[in-house]
Amino acid sequence: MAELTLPENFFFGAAMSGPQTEGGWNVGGKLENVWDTWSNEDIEAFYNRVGSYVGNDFMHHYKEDLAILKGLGLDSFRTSIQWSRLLDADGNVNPEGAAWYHELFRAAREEGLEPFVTLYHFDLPTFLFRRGGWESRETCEAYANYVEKALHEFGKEVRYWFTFNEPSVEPENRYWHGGWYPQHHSFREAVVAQYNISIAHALGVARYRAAREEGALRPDARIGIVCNFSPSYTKEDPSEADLEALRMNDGLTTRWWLDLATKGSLPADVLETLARLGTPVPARPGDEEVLRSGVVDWLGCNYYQPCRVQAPSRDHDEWGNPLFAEPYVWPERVMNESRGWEIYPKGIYDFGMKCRDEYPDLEWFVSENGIGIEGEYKNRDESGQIQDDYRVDFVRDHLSWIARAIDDGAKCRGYHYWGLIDNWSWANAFKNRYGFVEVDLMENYERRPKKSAAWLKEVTTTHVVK
Ligand code: BGP
Repeated sequence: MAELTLPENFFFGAAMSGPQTEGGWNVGGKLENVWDTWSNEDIEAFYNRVGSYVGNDFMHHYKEDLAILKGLGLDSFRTSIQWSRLLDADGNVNPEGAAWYHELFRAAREEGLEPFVTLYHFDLPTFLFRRGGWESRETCEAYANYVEKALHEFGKEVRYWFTFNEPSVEPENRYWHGGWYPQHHSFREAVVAQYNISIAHALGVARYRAAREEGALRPDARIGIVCNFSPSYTKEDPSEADLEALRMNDGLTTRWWLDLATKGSLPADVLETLARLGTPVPARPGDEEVLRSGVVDWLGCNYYQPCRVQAPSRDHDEWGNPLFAEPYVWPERVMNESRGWEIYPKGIYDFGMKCRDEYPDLEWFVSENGIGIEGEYKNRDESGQIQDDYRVDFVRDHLSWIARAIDDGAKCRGYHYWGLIDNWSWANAFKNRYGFVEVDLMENYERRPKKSAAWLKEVTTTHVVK
């Protein structure tokens, strides 16, 4: 691919989250969240028995890490506030928790880095989970209170706010496919959770607009949502049933959030299909009005892999859930075998074109993209540095397609690499390493640049992708 250039006013940054980096899971009055509880109840569920406790020890390394980001030519980073650290069980601000985030945002400003803040990254406080979690409307109200408290606490320090990270993933992984605590396998529960998270998002945006009216925020503040928009594809020669599977899959994972974020409504055809499958959303009178508040200023697109589906060969899965699609294995696919994810850089271009054509006013940025590799420590040279040329190839290919998308009219405003400094990844813990910078778990979480770091700096400082 030829050399391409990214715009000058294009954010180059790093993405991370509070629960995957901070550590200090039980210090300073922090409550347990679902990850802490799962770690305490069943440590065997985590790769190498590494639970949520320490993250990558960011609470002790944050100054060093911010300096690393700056040194690599980045201008911004996204992390999340942990609800369980900021608020107590009565929904009031925990001063010690607040103090840590004030200190983090202060240090970021001092380093000249723009903080992007996600308000929720899969980390429900456990006491709310026990009261019904995302199956309960009370959690939506509790979330709205949390958002209001966070905005009033940090509104003068933070410009870019995001209500949720990947709001489809928790319904899927916690309630439907059952990989995450408490490992349920209920499509009905997943639909209820996704709907309630949508309501919570809209309530959160309404609180944001109210805080803005009250003058509690920076005048240049913006609100968004970060979603995993994995573009959906089906067979090259699809049947009607394949196209139907594609419509429903795309509808539930992508159109659902794009419609909510740009129109303040949910796609009617998807709601109808859900009702027909016997899993209607738990809509209440007045909800349409609530959802109308869900329109945001821009959004983040997390892109790792495409989603390929075909018509299901049966009506129900092994747990009795209705099936509307099954995975389709594209014969030409290239895999990251470590993570089990397809590598398809053109997917981000296709997403950009979809937005350009169907949501023309929408501004967005790539809020996560990255490659996680198992056993990287085996790739050291004589000096001990990890040689990760595959990471350069991966990011270069994605940035190239982003540059092309921008040339073709996509309103893409930036790129944040996921896991720039190796961090803890949910049940996979430290199995797949994403970083341009290694974290040595055996050496007090020492940070060391991998070979790819020099390449990254070249790109972030020149904006030329080569
Ligand atoms: C995204 C999440 C991140 C991060 C990333 C990598 O879905 O927003 O939190 O974990 O995926 O995935 P994993 O950690 O599962 O390898």
